[in-house]
Amino acid sequence: MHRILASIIVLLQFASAVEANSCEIPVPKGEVILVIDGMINVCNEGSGLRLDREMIEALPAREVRTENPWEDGKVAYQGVLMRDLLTFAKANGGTAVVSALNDYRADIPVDDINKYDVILAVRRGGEYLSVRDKGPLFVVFPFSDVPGLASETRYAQSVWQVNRITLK
Ligand SMILES: Nc1nc2c(c(=O)[nH]1)N[C@H]1C(S)=C(S)[C@@H](COP(=O)(O)O)O[C@H]1N2
Ligand SMILES: [Mo]
Repeated sequence: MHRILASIIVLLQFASAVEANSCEIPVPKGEVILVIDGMINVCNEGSGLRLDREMIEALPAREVRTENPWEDGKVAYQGVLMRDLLTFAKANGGTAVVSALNDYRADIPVDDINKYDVILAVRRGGEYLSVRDKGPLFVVFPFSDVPGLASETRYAQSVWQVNRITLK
């Protein structure tokens, strides 16, 4: 009986060691502002990838200067390419479900994320986006760079106050 118990304990320890080893991304030091989960192949805490602002901004910086229905004239947004985030998360799946603090969510086809230079903006005009100003994270399509990109579908995919991306 004791031997069976001992084997079970060894097995459980092995299983948790394997689980810990598969999480190669460091845990965030700052406040978690984004969770990427679903069909991804990296983790740092639990099954999802939890990211603070510093970890997001460690990816290559990218700026989109664009008009949109919510601002007058062109505005410069700074952040990271959505496809770089998905690559970082070793994402699979065809759809990114982007959710917001207010429980709004929109599906963005991964093909579109690869096709267009759509960013997850962290800053607007160099300043961090506050929750009041569509922050902490805002999906920004390059409307002014790509003729015909502006449409009701894209506006609905322009999720602000983003806090989760789930790959399906
Ligand atoms: N966080 C969040 N993002 C959002 C929404 C929302 O309600 N919450 N509405 C979406 C939709 S359906 C559209 S058309 C655009 C424009 O929303 P507005 O009509 O409130 O300006 O923002 C999109 N992004
Ligand atoms: Mo909409």
